[in-house]
Amino acid sequence: MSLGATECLLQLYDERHELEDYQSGVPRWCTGCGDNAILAAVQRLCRDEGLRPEKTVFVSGIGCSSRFPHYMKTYGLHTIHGRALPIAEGIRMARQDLDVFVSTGDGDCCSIGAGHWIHAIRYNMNLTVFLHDNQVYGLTKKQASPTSPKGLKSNTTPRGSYLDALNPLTVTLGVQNVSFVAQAVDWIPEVLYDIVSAAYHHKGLSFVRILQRCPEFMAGAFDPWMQDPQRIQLLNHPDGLKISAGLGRTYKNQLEHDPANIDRAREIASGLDPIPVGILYRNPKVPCYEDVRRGKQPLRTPEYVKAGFNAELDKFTIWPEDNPAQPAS
Ligand SMILES: Cc1ncc(C[n+]2csc(CCOP(=O)(O)OP(=O)(O)O)c2C)c(N)n1
Ligand code: SF4
Repeated sequence: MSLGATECLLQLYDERHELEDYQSGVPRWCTGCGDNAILAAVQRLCRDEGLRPEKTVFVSGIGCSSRFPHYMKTYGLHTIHGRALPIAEGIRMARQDLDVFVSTGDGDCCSIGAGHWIHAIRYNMNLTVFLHDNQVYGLTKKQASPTSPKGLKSNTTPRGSYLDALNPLTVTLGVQNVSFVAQAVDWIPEVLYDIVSAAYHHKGLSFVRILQRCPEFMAGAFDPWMQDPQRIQLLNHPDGLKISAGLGRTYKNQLEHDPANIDRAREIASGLDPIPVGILYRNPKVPCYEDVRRGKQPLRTPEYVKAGFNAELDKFTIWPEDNPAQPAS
C-alpha cells in the first residue's frame, strides 16, 4: 500500500529524533569531568544519524565512565568490571540489526578486562568502542591504572608508580585483525565528534581512545596540552579527518597521515608529546567475525540456551517422586 503525503510526513516526523530523545537523567559525573563531553558528542551522533533508540545498545563495565548507558535513552547494560566487550560481542552475535556501542575505562579495559580487549580486537565484530582514558581509577577514588603516568602518587602507589604507562593505541595496533584505531581528546569537541562519527561509520570494531579529564583525581593532568595547542598534533587526510579552517587557526601543528598505512600509524601512535589526535588506522577489508560465522553453523537460540541452563540446574533438584513421603511413625 502506498502512503499519501500526510502519512509520509507523519512517518518522517515519527522517525525524526531530537537530542532529548537520547538523553536520560542528569549525569552524576563531577563538574568538569570529560565524560560529559563524550556523552554530548555521542548523543549528537545518535541524533544526526537518526539512530532508533529501540535499536541501539550501550554496554559498559564498571567505573565512572561505565555509568554511560544510564544517561542514554536507548537500551543499555551496565555490566561487570572488565566484561563490557564480551557482553557486547554476545549482543552483536545474536542481534546484528542493533547498533552496539561500548564505554570502558582505562582500568576496566586495560587492567581487569585486558584479555577481553585483545581478543575483541582480533574478533573484529561490528562495535564502536570508546576507551575513556583518564589515566586513573576514578570510581574507587584514585588508584594507579595501567595508563597512569610514571611517578603518579595514588592510593596504591604512595611513593609514585614505578612503570611507564601502557600505550593502548600501540597495543591495539599490534593485534591481528585490527581494523580501526583513533585518538581523541575530550576538550576539542569538533574533532571528538568527527572521530566518534568516523568510528560509528566503520564496519568492524572501531577503537577510539579518548583522553578524558578527571578533575577530581588527576587535576591538571592535561593542562600543558590544553594550554599549548602546538602540543596537539592533528592528523589530517582526505580519507581521515578534514580540519576546518577555524580549527586550523588554533591547531597549526598538523600532520598528513594516510590511515591505510599501519606502519606509520604505529610510529605516530608511539608519540606522547605532541599528542596525536585523529584517525590512526582504518582498514574496512578486515572481515568481521559475525560475517565469518554467518551461515556456517546455526547460532544457539535463546530457547536452546534457556533449556540448557534449566537442565543444568535441574540436575540438583530433588523431585518429590525421588523422595516419596515417609509414612508417619
Ligand atoms: C571484580 C571487581 N574488581 C574490582 C572492582 C572495583 N572497581 C570498580 S571500578 C574500578 C576501576 C575503575 O577505573 P576505570 O575503569 O579507569 O574507570 P573510571 O572510574 O576512571 O571511569 C574498580 C577497581 C569491581 N567493581 N569489581
Ligand atoms: S571522579 Fe573523575 S572520572 Fe569520576 S566522575 Fe569525577 S571527574 Fe569524572
